[in-house]
Amino acid sequence: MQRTIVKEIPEHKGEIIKVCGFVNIKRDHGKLVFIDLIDRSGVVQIVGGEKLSSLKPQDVIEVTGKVQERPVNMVNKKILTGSVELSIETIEILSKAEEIPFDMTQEILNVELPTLLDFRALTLRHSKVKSIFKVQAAVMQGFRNAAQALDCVELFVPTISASATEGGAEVFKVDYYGHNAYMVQSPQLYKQMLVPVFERVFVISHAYRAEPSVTTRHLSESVQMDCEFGFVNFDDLLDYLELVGKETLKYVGKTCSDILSDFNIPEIKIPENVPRLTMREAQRIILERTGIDHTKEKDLEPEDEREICKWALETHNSDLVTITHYPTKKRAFYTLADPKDPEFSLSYDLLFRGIEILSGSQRISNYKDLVSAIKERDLDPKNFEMYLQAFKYGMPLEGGFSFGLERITMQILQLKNIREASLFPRDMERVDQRLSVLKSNNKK
Ligand code: AMO
Repeated sequence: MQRTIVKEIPEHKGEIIKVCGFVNIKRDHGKLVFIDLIDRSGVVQIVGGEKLSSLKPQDVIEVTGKVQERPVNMVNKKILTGSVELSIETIEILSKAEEIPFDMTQEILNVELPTLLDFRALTLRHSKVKSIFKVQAAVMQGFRNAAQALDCVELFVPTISASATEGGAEVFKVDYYGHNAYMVQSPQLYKQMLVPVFERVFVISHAYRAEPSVTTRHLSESVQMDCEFGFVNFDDLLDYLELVGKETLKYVGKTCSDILSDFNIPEIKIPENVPRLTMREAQRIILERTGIDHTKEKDLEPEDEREICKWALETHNSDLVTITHYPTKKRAFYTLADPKDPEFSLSYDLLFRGIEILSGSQRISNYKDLVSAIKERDLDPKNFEMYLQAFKYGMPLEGGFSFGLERITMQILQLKNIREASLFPRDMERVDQRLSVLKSNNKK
């Protein structure tokens, strides 16, 4: 007999079918035992006698049974198969699960973050946890659709590099056959090198940052979704980043509405025109609203980002706000200074519901200026030789941006910690296992 997937069961009323999946909840009423079986498409109630009573959560089973209609007062409107149940004929245990160390049967998985991550291969199975990554897949798809609609070609770039992409100390060094190499801090240099080749590109890539502290919004390994365009000016770039941001969020709203309502997420407010402020304008608004004077600060603090997002929601009914003109010295070496006021740069961040989800800039496209900018940061142009070739041999005005996949996912679902939005998060304290555990294992 062929396997029927759970969501199709209601089409087989009265028939004997075969299903395969995982035991979720068991309700044992003595002679009558119910289990909820989960497969990739949904959940269904199976009813039987003692054949079911030895089952435990996460056992993998194959069941044949008859699809019968549930009495009207027993219909479960919350699930797709709620009008039917499967009355068991035969059962085979395909894989027996060991005792689960915590209760996975509740609607919300009630474990602390370290446990959630220590048992990641297991906790990911919980339907609410799994849903986070369905939303993440939709973010990726929405981004991809929008980038393709802008005529960008999708490319895959290396994650081991000869130079530290973004500068600074937050770089993982790799022993590369006895030479120094680095894990890329972003796909930046490669996407820029590809502009003269394809003109418009997009890249979805892992990025590595040796973040020196533990925060709720930084990972040591994250996924960046980048675009880069040739023959563009600053205004074009702002239009493009907002377009891609809006389209990505709209796609998620459209395709994941069931999950968003399950998480009690308010509708995402996406305005036609995203409000735009320079960093200094944002700081002045914050001063007016809160009396807190950050107008001399060189960057927006996390609380500033939250406050300016509140402003955007209240005054523009928008969950998005674009901030431009960050101080040139605070941005990476490839960022173009504003010719009208070189202290500030042609750079931008996109904030969403209180935090930065994107940043980018108009780039220095002139070869000589770029070499000078590298030297000004005390970096060695020799380490950027291949990157610099792209500029030496003809480069149009260009620029681009990068979205953080986990950050967007976290903000859409209003998760408290970015680690919840990463399948296998890496940070200062963990690479799969806690580093403290790995250390004591190594000593043994
Ligand atoms: P930036 O460093 O701002 O810019 O990174 C771009 C976006 O990636 C996300 N992000 C992170 N997410 C989780 N953990 C981290 N440690 C982390 N670091 C960054 C954020 C951020 O907005 N090359 C430039 C982009 C460009 O100019 O095109 C860059 O990497 O959402």
